[in-house]
Amino acid sequence: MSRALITGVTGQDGSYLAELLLEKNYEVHGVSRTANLQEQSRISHLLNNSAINGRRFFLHHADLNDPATPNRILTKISPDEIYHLAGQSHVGVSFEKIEATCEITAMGTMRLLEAIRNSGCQPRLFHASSSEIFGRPEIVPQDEQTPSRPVTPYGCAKAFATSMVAIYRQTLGLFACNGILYNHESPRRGENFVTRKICRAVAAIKAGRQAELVLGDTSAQRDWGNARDYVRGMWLALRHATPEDFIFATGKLHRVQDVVELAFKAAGLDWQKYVRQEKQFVRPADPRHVVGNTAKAKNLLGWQPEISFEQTIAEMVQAELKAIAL
Ligand code: NDP
Ligand code: GDR
Repeated sequence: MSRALITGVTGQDGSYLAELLLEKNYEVHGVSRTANLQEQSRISHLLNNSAINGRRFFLHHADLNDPATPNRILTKISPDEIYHLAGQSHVGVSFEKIEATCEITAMGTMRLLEAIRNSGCQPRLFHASSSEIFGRPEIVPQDEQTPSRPVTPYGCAKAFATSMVAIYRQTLGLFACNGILYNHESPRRGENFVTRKICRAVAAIKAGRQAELVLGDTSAQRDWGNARDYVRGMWLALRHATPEDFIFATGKLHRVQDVVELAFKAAGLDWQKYVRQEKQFVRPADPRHVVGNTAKAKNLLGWQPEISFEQTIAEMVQAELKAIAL
């Protein structure tokens, strides 16, 4: 039985990845800062399953900003595979919390790499990099060779971490991969990301609990996929014989406005009656033309996205309608 360590296990991706690895018969260890049950809601079904929790699934409380944490967890768990997903993942928040974002996302990754290097064990490492590293790219669509040109503090912190992963791989011999992940969504998406915000508002408006939805720039475009497809990509990246970077994306751009129209339509509502824009939600800078070329992941890993943008938004709206009816 392989032993995996997931940092950020309470997040959207961490929770789906834990499920996938348990299905594949791994022993899964997750790291979380919080002991708050509310903040562990995405993995509560695993924690409440006595056949799994404490037998094949183990939750460890640790803050990756504490410099002693990486060494301690590596010594304690001695994992075969590490999926490093922990981070301050909201791009808008990164403009307000620049130092905190860099501390966990950039320095936290560097500390983990250094701990692996000094540990004496040789786990395979997957790092959750981001399309935000490309910012305003010269090449469309982007591939693994496209240079970083971040325009946000979050993107800059991820670009640092991504370069460090490549340096530890190329010059220090670690089996370390960057998955350059484009936006991916699900009913477990954080509530302050735009797709979830829209789908939650649609359900609340339908139930008569909310009057309007206030958004920032609805012309902004993203390459949106589904989280379950992307965690499968993470697992496949560590199955490959050599450590490589991979783009995980859909290759298609949609506007925030497209999410609005699909989500309101799915609930039988006319979006024009409820949606308005306000400057407070417009970012100081936002990437443009960020869309991924997944030829390498397709050729080397046999990976391609299976769940469409339309299916994902429909699933998210249905989940919100169900949750509000409970
Ligand atoms: P979430 O925000 O849902 O999860 C991030 C996790 O990081 C949380 O569970 C949080 O756990 C944990 N975390 C934050 N700070 C610390 C810390 N100091 N110590 C330990 N854990 C910490 O993000 P996603 O699941 O959506 O994304 C996973 C990763 O992939 C992130 O790094 C994100 O930046 C990256 N990414 C995501 C994309 C997406 O579209 N979803 C696209 C590209 C990259 P807790 O608060 O419980 O401690
Ligand atoms: P993003 O996702 O910044 O791409 O980062 P988010 O859903 O926050 O924004 C997508 C786009 O929608 C615009 N937008 C709004 N965004 C939010 N959150 N709230 C609003 O009200 C709103 N109105 C318009 C944004 O300006 C943006 O253009 C996500 C995260 O998961 C990162 O961790 C990850 O690295 C990148 O995707 C790839």
